Amino acid sequence: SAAWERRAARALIALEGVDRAGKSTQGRRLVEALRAEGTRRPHLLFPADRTTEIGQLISSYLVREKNLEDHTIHLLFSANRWEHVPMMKEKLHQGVTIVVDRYAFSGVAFTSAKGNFCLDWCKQPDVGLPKPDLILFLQLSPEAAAERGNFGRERYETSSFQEKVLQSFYCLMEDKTLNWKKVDASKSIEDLHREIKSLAEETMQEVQNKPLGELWK
Ligand code: DGP
Ligand code: NA
Ligand code: NA
Repeated sequence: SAAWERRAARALIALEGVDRAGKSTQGRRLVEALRAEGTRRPHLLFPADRTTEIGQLISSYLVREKNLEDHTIHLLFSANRWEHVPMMKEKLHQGVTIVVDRYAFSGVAFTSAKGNFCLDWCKQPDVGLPKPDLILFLQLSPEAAAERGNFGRERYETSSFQEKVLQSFYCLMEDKTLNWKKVDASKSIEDLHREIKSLAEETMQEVQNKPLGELWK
């Protein structure tokens, strides 16, 4: 039917934000809601997938079992995203909407927050990844994030570091060739979900038949 066809439009939607902003919860809720409303096979992806060999290295770094040099871990995070690209392209070309829980922007924001890294170097390994049609930035102050559960157990989870990550995200958001939308992550899960869902649906309508772009190219 026509309604089905309309809903078959694919989009690549990235969720970004500081740690504990609620990206994973909102990603799950969004995909469930799209599926319930008849969107064909919406797919949730964690590009920082800890199950692959590269992902296991990253995981042991995050839990402080392993120390890795800063450039090295940056490239591993990027490699972990590239591992998913053939599957992502296949799905997007089939008209499947993909929601990614973090993307290249986290890669750049976390590394550049360490200082001594130029933004350009940080972006380079991710140049050419499938370009998101929408980047939802879940805004939450590092103080509010720190009050949410479990904060402080992994590497990077300090308020001072997260404050720097936030500043790096703000630099990236100045790029107007990308479709950034800031949403207030201090709202209730339900209210935030409704806002995210309507932004996602708007984007899915807009991108119908638009060719897939390449990030930062
Ligand atoms: P998550 O499971 O999404 O909370 O991510 C775990 C941690 O890894 C979190 O502190 C953010 C960080 N992280 C995610 N993606 C990247 C990346 O591409 N590069 C770096 N350096 N850190 C990342
Ligand atoms: Na985390
Ligand atoms: Na998460």
